[in-house]
Amino acid sequence: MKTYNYSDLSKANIQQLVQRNVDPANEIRAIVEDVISNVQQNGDRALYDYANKFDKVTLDKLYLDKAELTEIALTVLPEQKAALDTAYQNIYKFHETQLKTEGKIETMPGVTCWRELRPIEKVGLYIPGGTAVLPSTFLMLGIPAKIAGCHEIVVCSPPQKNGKVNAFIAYVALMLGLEKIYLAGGSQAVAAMAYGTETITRVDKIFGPGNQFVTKAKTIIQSTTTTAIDMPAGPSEVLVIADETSNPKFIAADLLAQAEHGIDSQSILVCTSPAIATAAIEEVNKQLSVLPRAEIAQQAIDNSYIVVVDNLAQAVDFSNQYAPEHLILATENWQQVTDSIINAGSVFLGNLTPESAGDYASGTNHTLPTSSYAKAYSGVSVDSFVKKVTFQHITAQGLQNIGPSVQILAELEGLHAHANAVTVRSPLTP
Ligand code: HSO
Ligand code: ZN
Repeated sequence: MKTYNYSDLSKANIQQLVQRNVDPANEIRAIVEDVISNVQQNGDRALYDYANKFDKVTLDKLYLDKAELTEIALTVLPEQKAALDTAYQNIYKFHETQLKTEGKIETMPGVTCWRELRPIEKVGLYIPGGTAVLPSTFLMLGIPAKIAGCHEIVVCSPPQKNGKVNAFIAYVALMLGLEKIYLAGGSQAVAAMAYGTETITRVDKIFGPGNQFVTKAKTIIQSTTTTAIDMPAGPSEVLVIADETSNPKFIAADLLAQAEHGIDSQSILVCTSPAIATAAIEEVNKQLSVLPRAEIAQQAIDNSYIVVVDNLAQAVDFSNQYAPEHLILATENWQQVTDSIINAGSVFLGNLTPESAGDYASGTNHTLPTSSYAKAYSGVSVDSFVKKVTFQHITAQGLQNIGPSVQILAELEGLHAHANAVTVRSPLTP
């Protein structure tokens, strides 16, 4: 891992370091646009063709129903069910509290305003099925969608070569009380949920991570259709802040947990102690060599770096500029720094809080903003599945109180009809 000294870095150097692979995605755009228009024009037919072409399977129908999911889920072992149950309970408990109702506000006597939550009616969840099938992502999207009360939850996941999904995905579908999983992957699944096909319902918002094709399709449909997306999701990343109280073994394990996601993942260490940084590198090499996904993790580590800083304040400053998806404060002194964290998707405090706890089971959501989007975006939560509709009610006395201001403001904007909407009601005020 390349090591930099913070004090040697110019502003421009830092700018360059915190920049993620700006993807040469325009090559991908043309392919994805083609897929989207094929699905738009040919619906199910296009999905069957893409299953053949990309997933190498000939499907006789585009979904698995509850009976089939139940059959597939039979191979899930009792201890695996128990772990999924623990994750489900904790994620549910944490997200449930996010459904808050706000009070009514009387802005002037007789003028009352408030907001009410309404679920997004139809949501689409994309559950990837590439090099790692992630049932945990299904929980992270399905649970808040359920809590929000979304009426229709459409789930697409790529079929395996046997024309099914894996047993854990099927089991999670049953835990969530879903009736079906649609067998579509990649940008074609996103297109299907944005435009609808004979089989797949068009949805109002699409959620979920995916490869570059899925992400590209989400960004395209966001600007060309009325279907919204959760957030632009790039390769996963972690930034670990460490000092002399950190444990190099733990640091290395956390860096590698992120690195094994994909060759384009990034694992950054920002450390006040050169000795701990050196020990962490040694540990990375040691732990990496025995990982089943060593080849992937190695490439991600090659694409990662260490910054040695003078103090924790500098570390946080760098981290805020990087705006990591996951931030680990691997220090006993984490209380000193939490207030100064501004840009991060999800933060893990102290030496005993591995990021993987949040990936699976502690309760927080793992669908988080990457590629510095943490500067402006939050991770997925129940909020992502609801809209907040404002309501207001004005009494006769309220109209008398607010009416003149509205009339004057309408006239100064030259919008006489707006003023009139008050004027015609004025005889009814006290
Ligand atoms: N770290 C990933 C989520 C995940 N990890 C799923 C394991 N499974 C992105 O936040
Ligand atoms: Zn992870």
